[in-house]
Amino acid sequence: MKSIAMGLVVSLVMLGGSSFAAQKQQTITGEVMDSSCAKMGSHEMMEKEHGMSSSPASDKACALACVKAGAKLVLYDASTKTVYELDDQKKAEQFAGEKVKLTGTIDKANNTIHVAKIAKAS
Ligand SMILES: [Cu+2]
Repeated sequence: MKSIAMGLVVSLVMLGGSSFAAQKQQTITGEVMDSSCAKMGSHEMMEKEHGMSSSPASDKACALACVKAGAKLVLYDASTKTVYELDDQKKAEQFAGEKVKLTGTIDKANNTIHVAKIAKAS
């Protein structure tokens, strides 16, 4: 009985500690884009440069081609025209050029999202 009570105290302390440290997570809907296209708000210009037709189907290929050329994957929120940098490029890569719901914590100091989860937006 005593050990159960002790375990409860320990887990309560740990719970309190982690919620204190954790930032509030947010979910943002936007498009995973490369940083060079996000600056212009569209893939149109770069698709021309890559010799691709300008279509939604080309967006993924464009984003990946831009990343190969040195750009970074970002989240572009078209409704607010905000570009967020992403700390997890690997996770973002699977969703390049797609509309997503991204959950994570935003570091306002450098507009970077610490990615927790990315899911395809319907
Ligand atoms: Cu691009």
